[in-house]
Amino acid sequence: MLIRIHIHIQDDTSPPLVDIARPLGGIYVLDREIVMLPLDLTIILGKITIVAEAIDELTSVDRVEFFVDNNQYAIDEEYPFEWLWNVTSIGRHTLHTVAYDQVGNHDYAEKILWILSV
Ligand SMILES: [Ca+2]
Repeated sequence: MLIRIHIHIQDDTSPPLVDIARPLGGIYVLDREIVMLPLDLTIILGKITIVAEAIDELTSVDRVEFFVDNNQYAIDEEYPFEWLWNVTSIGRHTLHTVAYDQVGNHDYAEKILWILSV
């Protein structure tokens, strides 16, 4: 008797996709969008909820990490991937998010934010 066992292991070599879904271009005051701006210009007064959209086709998204000016502030391991930033700063900052899939592939998205929060 011949028994054939076929094991197929899908190697996930493709990175997830991540994008910053919030904030978009606009003026946000205390986590509310007051004005949408047609340009990719984002001005934030007070706290803001950052939302990252992340998907992975083969495995799944393990986590999304949130950085401001290359300092890590938060990690979210569950959808929706978001972080409430209680920001106190004035000036131009770079927000970036990194999404990882289950095997460590990753993708990166970044956005310039103008912060007016004291
Ligand atoms: Ca993947």
